[in-house]
Amino acid sequence: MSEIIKENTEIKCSDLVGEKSNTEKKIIFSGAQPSGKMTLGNYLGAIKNWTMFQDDYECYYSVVDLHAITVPQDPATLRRQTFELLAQYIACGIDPEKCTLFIQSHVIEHLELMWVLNTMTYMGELNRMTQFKDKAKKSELNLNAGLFTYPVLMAADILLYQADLVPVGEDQRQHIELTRDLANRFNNRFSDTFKIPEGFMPKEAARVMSLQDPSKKMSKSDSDPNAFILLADDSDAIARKIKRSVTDSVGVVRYSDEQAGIKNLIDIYANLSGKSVEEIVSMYEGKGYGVFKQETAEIVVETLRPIREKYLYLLENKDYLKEIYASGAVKAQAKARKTLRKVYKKIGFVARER
Ligand code: AQP
Repeated sequence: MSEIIKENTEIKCSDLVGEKSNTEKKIIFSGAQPSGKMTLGNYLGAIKNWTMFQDDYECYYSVVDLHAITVPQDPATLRRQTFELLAQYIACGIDPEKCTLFIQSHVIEHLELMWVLNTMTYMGELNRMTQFKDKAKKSELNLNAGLFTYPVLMAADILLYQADLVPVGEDQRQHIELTRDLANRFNNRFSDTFKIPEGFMPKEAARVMSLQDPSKKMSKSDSDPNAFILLADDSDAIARKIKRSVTDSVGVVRYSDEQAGIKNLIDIYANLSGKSVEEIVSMYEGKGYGVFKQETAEIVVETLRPIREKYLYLLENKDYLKEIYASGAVKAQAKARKTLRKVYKKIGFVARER
């Protein structure tokens, strides 16, 4: 399956677009959950890549609040985090003039298509999803059906927009594969309806790991705040978290699975500096972890500083954010309804009288 995933960050948008000038623009869909503040993992694995498509693609980027409630959320916090995430998208460089930015629950078609796809998804397929297994472990007392069918909602998100490409982190690979399977299943059972999307994953930092336990990914909902770096963290917090990050007793900066903490920091450094892993390893030959950590922190701080400043400014401008998501929902809904009308017709639903 791996050949379907375009994993090369070197790839140029113009290569992907192909004959754009003579045909319609290709389509991108992606989203993130307002389940916390955005982490460096979300940024490097996903959002940073979203910006590179916005000139050449028709981009739909959503704050996926329907996904967020698959684990319990405090209502006031969820509302606040939805605004914060939207502000962070824009602060990260996503241009609302070029992209359609919207809140998932404002486009009801996501749930309608999800239901149809639910009826075509096998329990065995969902049982195999590692994200479900991981999250189920964390919330054994509240194993709800939404957590189980989360990947079907994600498939609906993508297929509604007839997306060609879905820029996501490595952790979403399995969900993209399921989306392709469902699209093919529907197309084969009825007739060609959905475009078959491809995942787009960056080579470095496709999976940024926890700073406290480098065997698991960095997650915004981690109960230990030292495990993640937030885009909203100030310089001191970033430096402190990187300084405290878990490493090993080897004491040599090397890119090796046996030194997972250092490997993770090298990946972050490489992604943000544009330097290769080999260059970084040779730069720190004979130097200890202290200096490596300090310089990694400096790069992270300098990258995140302008994002944080813009984010704080946008948060003060709620009316502006409201305008963005209101017009985004209108555009997204027009596109989504078109696909859903086709789907309803093909499965045999009687068309609505208007
Ligand atoms: N650690 C990560 N490394 C690389 N990419 C990551 N992504 C998330 N974590 C990493 C990518 O970020 C995008 C948005 O993710 P999401 O908010 O939809 O949900 P998630 O993958 O479940 O992210 P979190 O931070 O782990 O959220 P919680 O803690 O709520 O579950 C996706 O493209 C994802 O691949």
